[in-house]
Amino acid sequence: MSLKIYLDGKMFNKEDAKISVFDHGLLYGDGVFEGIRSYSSLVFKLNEHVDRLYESAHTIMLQIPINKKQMIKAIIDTLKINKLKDAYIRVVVTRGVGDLGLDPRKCKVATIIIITDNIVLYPKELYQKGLEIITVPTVRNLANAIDPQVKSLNYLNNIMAKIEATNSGYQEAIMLNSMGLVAECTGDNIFLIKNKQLYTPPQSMGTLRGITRDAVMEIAKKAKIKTHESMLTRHEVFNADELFLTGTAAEVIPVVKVDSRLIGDGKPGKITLSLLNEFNKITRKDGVKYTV
Ligand code: PXG
Repeated sequence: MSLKIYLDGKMFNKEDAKISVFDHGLLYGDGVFEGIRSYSSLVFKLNEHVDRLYESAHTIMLQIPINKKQMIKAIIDTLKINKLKDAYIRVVVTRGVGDLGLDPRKCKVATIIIITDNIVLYPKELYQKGLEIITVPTVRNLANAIDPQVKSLNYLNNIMAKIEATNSGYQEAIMLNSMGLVAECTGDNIFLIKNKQLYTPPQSMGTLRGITRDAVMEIAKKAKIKTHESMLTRHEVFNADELFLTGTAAEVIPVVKVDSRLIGDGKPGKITLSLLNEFNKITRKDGVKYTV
């Protein structure tokens, strides 16, 4: 059976799910998106993702033609029709069809796309061995240009950084902000552990308020680990006891080397592994339930 895609209220076979070449999502990257996951028929942090989607849309003055409740139903319906228990969910809302000019007022109605697919997991050994990453020249977008809080379809800032990382043989990169302070990675947030305390940059550093980031901070607080949102330099990253990244796709992944500097003893840290373990527990326990 072909994968079914939700497009503007109807389900289409993957081959037939098509949008206009005049859609401003394509012409200008004008639109917003979310990446969500479900585990064992539980959608993790669904309300939080939908809230963030509508906040992104609000900032770019994009009217989503359905309300949050309808959006949640559409997401669940798409999972159900595809009989997916463990899935990666991509929700995309574009400005819709307009003319060749920039003016979004010409786009009468937003296009809604929901893709649910099997999740492609990172190799297990990455979690056991830990990632090696680098910092890259491309600076994270300024909040007063394109705010990193807006998950817009214009992801070239992150893609440039990703290209720089892969050109050098690395899978992920640390992006700095215009002050040279640590912001985040191309599709993940960054955390460090120093003296058994947890540190991550605040939103003001050009850091997306990741939903996995929030979940991990909550886990840490429950485990009585002191948690700080603070400015971080590369020096602090290099001299961390432990380092890890968080994101919907990567979950919690240890980092063992940055710019050729070994982090701690070069092995995934103990606290990192305990946070990862707890994260794996809550993703299979908490969430919006559906039946396939
Ligand atoms: N920072 C950025 C810039 C992101 O795009 C995160 C952090 C983590 O946020 P969440 O809410 O997921 O914990 C993201 C996540 C992918 C992929 O396939 C991930 C993201 C966007 C596009 C693709 O890895 N966003």
